[in-house]
Amino acid sequence: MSFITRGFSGRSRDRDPRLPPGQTLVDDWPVLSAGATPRIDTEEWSFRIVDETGAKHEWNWDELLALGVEDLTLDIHCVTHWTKLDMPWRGVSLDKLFEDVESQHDYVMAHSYGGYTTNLALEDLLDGKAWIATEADGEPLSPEHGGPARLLVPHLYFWKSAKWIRGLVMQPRDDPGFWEQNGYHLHGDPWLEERYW
Ligand SMILES: Nc1nc2c(c(=O)[nH]1)N[C@H]1C(S)=C(S)[C@@H](COP(=O)(O)O)O[C@H]1N2
Ligand SMILES: [Mo]
Repeated sequence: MSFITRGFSGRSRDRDPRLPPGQTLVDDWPVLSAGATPRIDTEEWSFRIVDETGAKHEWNWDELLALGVEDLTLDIHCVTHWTKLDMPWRGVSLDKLFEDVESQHDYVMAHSYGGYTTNLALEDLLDGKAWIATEADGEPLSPEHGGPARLLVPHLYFWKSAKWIRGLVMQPRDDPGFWEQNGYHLHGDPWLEERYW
């Protein structure tokens, strides 16, 4: 009997296939911030990409939104084991922001207002995989969740989605950011459980 039912019984049958290994579903949206919450008005907010020549490609709030926003429904996965499914988001694709950026470098360091950093490979940011998010759950992003704008890279653990995003600096190597220097994985794929290293 156990031979027949094995694999069809117990927890595995109820487990949502969108839940990566080691993750648990939550309905609320926890706040996880390493320091104080910066308050940045959209009037003074800007986002920049800095290439290896030091040239800055910069957008203010209106210029960002003028690139075109997308509405998305996606899942977010925190390394502290919670996953939130089917979240509505709105944001500008990084493909739009990188359209006029010429660089030989394959990595970026994301920098936030307040000093947080996280490292990313360019290939994890392009081809419809990442956004500068301005809204979630149908509302402008609250300061606690990174408003007015945060990086959104849903296919990696959520620490890569830098809140209060300030800009991206092109990098020749995959140097570690804030949590990565403190033991978090350089890449952070939740399906491979790339949590720590
Ligand atoms: N600037 C900044 N971005 C950050 C963090 C942070 O401390 N500062 N925490 C990261 C971590 S560890 C997680 S899990 C998510 C949490 O986002 P939330 O508070 O909106 O849930 O933001 C990420 N981005
Ligand atoms: Mo996190």
